[in-house]
Amino acid sequence: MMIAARCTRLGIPIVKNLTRVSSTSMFKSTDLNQHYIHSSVTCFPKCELTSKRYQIERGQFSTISEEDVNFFTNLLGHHRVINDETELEGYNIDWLGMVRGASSVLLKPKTTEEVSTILAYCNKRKLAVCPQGGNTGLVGGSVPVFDEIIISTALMNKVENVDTWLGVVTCQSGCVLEALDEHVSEYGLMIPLDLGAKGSCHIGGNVSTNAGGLRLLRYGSLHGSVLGVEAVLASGEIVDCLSAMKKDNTGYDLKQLFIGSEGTLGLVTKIAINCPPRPQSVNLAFLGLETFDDVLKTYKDAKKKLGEILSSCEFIDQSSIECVEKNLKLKAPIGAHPFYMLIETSGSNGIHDEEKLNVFLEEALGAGLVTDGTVATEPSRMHHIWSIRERIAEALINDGCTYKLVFIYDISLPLPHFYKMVEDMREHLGSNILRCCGYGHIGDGNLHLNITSKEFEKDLLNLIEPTIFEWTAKVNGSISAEHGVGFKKRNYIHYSKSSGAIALMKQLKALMDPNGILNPYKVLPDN
Ligand code: FAD
Ligand code: 2HG
Ligand code: ZN
Repeated sequence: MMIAARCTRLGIPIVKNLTRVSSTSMFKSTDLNQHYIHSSVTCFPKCELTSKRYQIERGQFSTISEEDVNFFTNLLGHHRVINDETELEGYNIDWLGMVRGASSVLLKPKTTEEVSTILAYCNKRKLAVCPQGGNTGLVGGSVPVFDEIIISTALMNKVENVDTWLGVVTCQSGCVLEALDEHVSEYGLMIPLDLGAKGSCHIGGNVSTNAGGLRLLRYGSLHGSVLGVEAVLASGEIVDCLSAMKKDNTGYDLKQLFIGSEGTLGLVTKIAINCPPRPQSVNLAFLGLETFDDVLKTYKDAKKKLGEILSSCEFIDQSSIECVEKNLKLKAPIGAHPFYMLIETSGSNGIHDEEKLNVFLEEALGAGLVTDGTVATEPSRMHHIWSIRERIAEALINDGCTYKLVFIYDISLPLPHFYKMVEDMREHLGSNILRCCGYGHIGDGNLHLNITSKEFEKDLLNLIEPTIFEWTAKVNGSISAEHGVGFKKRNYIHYSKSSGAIALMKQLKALMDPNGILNPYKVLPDN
């Protein structure tokens, strides 16, 4: 009876989120400052260069010359052309510390026109470029493989307009997700996307990866939420599809090409995104369960009984929780269980939502599906519980002794196969690894299967890949649910896409970027 008891005990104040709704939809241009929550990238020991580790051959691109640097400096000024080796280190290595490029120049444009001039010049000179947002990507797409020029959106952080009637924000692509969400909260709105990297990732990076995150279950994918995109093609041509209307059926929906294409078809400069009203009441349950079958049944019940107020349904296994407790010293609010779930409700009427959640929990407890749990409604407790979930990736990179090494797999699976994959991989890898754990967005059928190891061993990688992708393909899953293909998965894309589809992707790439300067060695397989 623990849940029931706790629910009653926690019959405490309902969270009242900020709802300062502006009565106008005045044009407002605001700079959003960057927040950095993930400083751990700077602690990584330098990993091998990607070109060496993965034995990659450099494409037929020009090498940057002094004249090129002068061109960029004349355009942007000294402060926005970074060529100091030490300063470049963090931009050359990914968040996981797994891939490292050797770019000698990073550019920081502020406007679409500057991006256009840069790309037109690079295209003419056949200089390869790597677009970079917050550099939180997990598939090696955000850093150069060789010496590609990094084009950072860090200074493209202006909010252009908040339409409070339709609930749409239009902004530059370098706005940090969390800062953008805080900004629209002043109008009683929210960004329909939330993820652990929110303090660092850029909305342009989110759009370019079609990021999923913690509330896709409720608000859907960015293919639906993004209403307009402005992007610059490799030629420097600006493609303006920046409609901020909810409905726009005029011709082909070209913006979709930039959503999820990971900087290989164009550099996204501006975005218009649908913003739902910020919920007035939020409740978060953290539950302990004994079997995976109970997890599935609880999820099904949550959908049925919580209906329209269900805003997140996440799953965590015991090994992932142990990792967070051990490496981040964050304590789970309940004792040890084989499985855990986070179930969040967001609605407009606290009493109604709480009642609904309590009935659902009491029934789950009564049926023996859930054996322990706690419900939080105060922001600080909810924040603590969400931190446990959001910081699993960070805990995992701290799992090793000297090297921080985690092999991350982000897979879509039919739910009956969901946890079997973790069990099979654990058995397959035996004592070659430190940990094999599973968690993720169960409400979206999205498993994060992570494997930690003491060091990067090619043999271990060969033991994992392609087995894991074969396993996924056999049950008709996807080898990349939400992180994208980037550098790491490009040669495995055929496990989830037909040869016809890959051929059409290559044709599109050739049409939109004939010299192949935009993020080479990413997304599309080697020939
Ligand atoms: P970057 O990492 O800088 O770039 C990602 C890709 O997009 C690269 O290929 C890059 O070239 C391209 N790109 C970036 N900006 C542009 C642009 N303006 N135009 C064109 N191409 C561009 N992902 C999820 O989907 N769901 C999660 O829940 C989630 N949680 C995470 C939690 C943590 C702790 C971390 C570290 C990562 C997580 N991620 C998650 C992965 C990552 O945060 C997302 O992929 C995010 O969308 C990347 O945004 P970014 O600005 O950091 O992009
Ligand atoms: C998350 O949901 C991210 O926390 C990271 O997508 C996933 O560590 C991972 O595999
Ligand atoms: Zn995720």
